[in-house]
Amino acid sequence: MSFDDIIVTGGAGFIGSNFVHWVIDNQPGVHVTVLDALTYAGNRDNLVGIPGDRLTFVHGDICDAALLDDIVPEAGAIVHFAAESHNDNSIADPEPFVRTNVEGTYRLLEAARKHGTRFHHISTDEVYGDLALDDPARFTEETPYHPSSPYSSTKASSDMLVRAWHRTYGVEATISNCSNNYGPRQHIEKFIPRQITNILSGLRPKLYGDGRNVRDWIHVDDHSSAVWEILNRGRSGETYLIGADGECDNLHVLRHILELMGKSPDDFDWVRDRPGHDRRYAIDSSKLRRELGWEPVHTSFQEGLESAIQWYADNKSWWETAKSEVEAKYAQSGQ
Ligand code: NAD
Ligand code: TDX
Repeated sequence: MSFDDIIVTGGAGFIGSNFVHWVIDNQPGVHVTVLDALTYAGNRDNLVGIPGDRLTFVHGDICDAALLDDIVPEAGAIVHFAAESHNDNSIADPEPFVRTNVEGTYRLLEAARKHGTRFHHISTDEVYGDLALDDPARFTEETPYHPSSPYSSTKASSDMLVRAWHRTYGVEATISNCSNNYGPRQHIEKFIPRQITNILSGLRPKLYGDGRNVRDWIHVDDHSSAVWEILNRGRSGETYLIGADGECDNLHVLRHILELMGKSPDDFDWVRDRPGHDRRYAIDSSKLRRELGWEPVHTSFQEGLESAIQWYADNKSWWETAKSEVEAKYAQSGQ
């Protein structure tokens, strides 16, 4: 089944906007309706350059059932990225996470049920909790849910709602759980852009705890191509894990950035650890590769980091106004 008119929730955020650009560039004839509340993490400029006849932008909230009744009947599918997405924010104030991630997903599922709309839910590997550093295991679709943070517990809750709406009401739904994304337009509160923009601003990068926590990095365009395959060819009711075998600990990632930006390897500060900080994430994406033939293409982390650094250097106006506020918030929590 191929969809030529899709709603993308959260399409003005980091991954959502990269997905919209990817669809416009790679899938001729597809029209996208972005539904986005433009929170602190959403930016209308993230969609600049997309031809007007291929994009409709709706400024609104996924919790607004009446608005969903207006726009969902026109669409063949909903691809649901909208979320409160930052762990540290969820520790400081979980409430918006429960509202957007749990209630918002519920509202969208109700709209999909009412209008018979295909639903693809974007989720995270964090729902599985964490792995030990010396554990050879990786997450699979069978790994039990064990979320640690307010953020990941609301994402786990939303996944459960999707599974229930599929099984009980027959909503045509798939879920993908992806590892840590990086690339252009990622908010500067997140690890890689925070360190790059610190260096560009003359500030020292900040590393939490002992720096040995491992994340499994994937370029955002590889996430987009996987989501497209699952949306169009995935089996309804199934979960697919998305990952590109990119495990690396935070200290190595930071030292890589320092090197690429001409700094010495110790030009950073060790700061207070994140409460409940997950130790390691690692994805086994063999189901996606086997069933749908998907493969990542942006497999050089060095090239991906170089182009991310270039993007933040070339687009200072995109992030400079938010920088002092983001850093003031981190300073309050000793990070
Ligand atoms: P982001 O914070 O950059 O963007 C979120 C977008 O959602 C913003 O445009 C925001 O305005 C919008 N939004 C928030 N609340 C809304 C609401 N109530 N109604 C409508 N729009 C709303 O997030 P991101 O990093 O791009 O993550 C996108 C999705 O991918 C999330 O569901 C996240 O859980 C998931 N995910 C992220 C990663 C990652 O590494 N960043 C990895 C795996 C999964
Ligand atoms: O300044 C920092 N220093 C630091 O050491 C920041 C912001 C983070 N860190 C560490 C914490 C993590 O171990 O870097 C790692 C990555 O941190 P984040 O960018 O906050 O990502 P993470 O918490 O791993 O979650 C991300 O991946 C999964 C996304 O934000 C989630 O939305 C996604 O679900």
